[in-house]
Amino acid sequence: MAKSKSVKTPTVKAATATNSAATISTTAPTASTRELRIGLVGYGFMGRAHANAIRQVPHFFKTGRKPVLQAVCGRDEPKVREFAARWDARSIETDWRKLVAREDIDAVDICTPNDSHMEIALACIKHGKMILCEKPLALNGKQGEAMVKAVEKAKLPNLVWYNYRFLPAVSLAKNIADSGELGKIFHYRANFLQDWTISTDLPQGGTGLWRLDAKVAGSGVTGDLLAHCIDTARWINGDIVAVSAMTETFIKERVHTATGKKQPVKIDDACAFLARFANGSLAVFESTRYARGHKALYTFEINGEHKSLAWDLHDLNRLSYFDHGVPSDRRGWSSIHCTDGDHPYAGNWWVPGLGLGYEHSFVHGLAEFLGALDDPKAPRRFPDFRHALGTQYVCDAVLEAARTQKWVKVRTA
Ligand code: SOE
Repeated sequence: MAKSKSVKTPTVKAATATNSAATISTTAPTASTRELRIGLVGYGFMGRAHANAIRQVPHFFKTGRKPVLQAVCGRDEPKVREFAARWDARSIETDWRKLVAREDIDAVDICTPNDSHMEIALACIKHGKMILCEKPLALNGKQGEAMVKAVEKAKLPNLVWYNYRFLPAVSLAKNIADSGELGKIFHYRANFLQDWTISTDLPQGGTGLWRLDAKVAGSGVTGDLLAHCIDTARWINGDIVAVSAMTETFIKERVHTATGKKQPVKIDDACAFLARFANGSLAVFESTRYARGHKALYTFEINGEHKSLAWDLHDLNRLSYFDHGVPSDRRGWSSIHCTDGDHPYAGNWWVPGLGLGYEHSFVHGLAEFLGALDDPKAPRRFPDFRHALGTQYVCDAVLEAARTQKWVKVRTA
């Protein structure tokens, strides 16, 4: 049996004295708590998830810098004002160029559609701002490379919001895999299934629906959904070295909101790919927006020589665990409810047994980022631009493999 290394815990500290039965922290900012003044660009679904994280972090995590929503930025002034009032943003901007140039902004949180990530990030870097960027990093690896080069040259702290790895059960899976107790890894499989684009009446373009417009999104399910699966997979199981793939666009034309006319749809509606990891394990990944009945079914499973782990977003606080080491007549899958004080992040919240949700993953991601500002040498648990570039390279390779119908080697970030 493989020798177990000790299980790592998240790098951020609980705001409470004990990790096992949390009481709500009273870490009101003291005079010595420096603010991290964040400017949020974009105020849609992701803007809300991030604004919520910015507000919640100091209540539950002890970090040296207290994030505050210094400004929110969007083109539609009444909507931005409404968002600012709801989320207590201190000010508004309607031009992101003004926001990134402001002296009272320390970090910019980019929550805009994918085609603007690079331009905004490069402007932030020019103005010396830290960056928190929504996933995927960019439209493609080429853009991602420019972002990595610039941010690393400027030595600015940066994060990409691949949020699912910060859920307690997913984080526990990482800790268990890192301990070596799974033994040699043979298989990894992941799905991300949705059904929201089956109607032919849906246009491409506009709020939320920009995800159907390849010019804005870069790709379809590959960059939007499989990118999440790839981030988690690379985090838990290491680098992906080669892929072979197929994609399909089921609805070939949709009205474009910009022109009012039917235009070809260029995104991948569905994608399935095979992969080889550097550690020798084999993987199957599948994603679609045409799996009737599934809204956001993200699942993964990893099979090792001694143990297996499985996780399902619809039951997000549980990690399924199979241990071949127990006597054969007691062997079976067990379901770990990751809500106890010694489960990652759980001790920062409520008493054991009370679950967390989707929104907490963003709080934890931000807490990790702030923890790294306090102690830049501590091991990182969040994806930075370079990690996200690695994920982008896998996405690019998947799309190329689907196009060429050949196995494609994945570049190393
Ligand atoms: C698409 O429907 C979407 O909102 C993605 O853009 C998110 O990244 C994913 O977490 C949920 O689904």
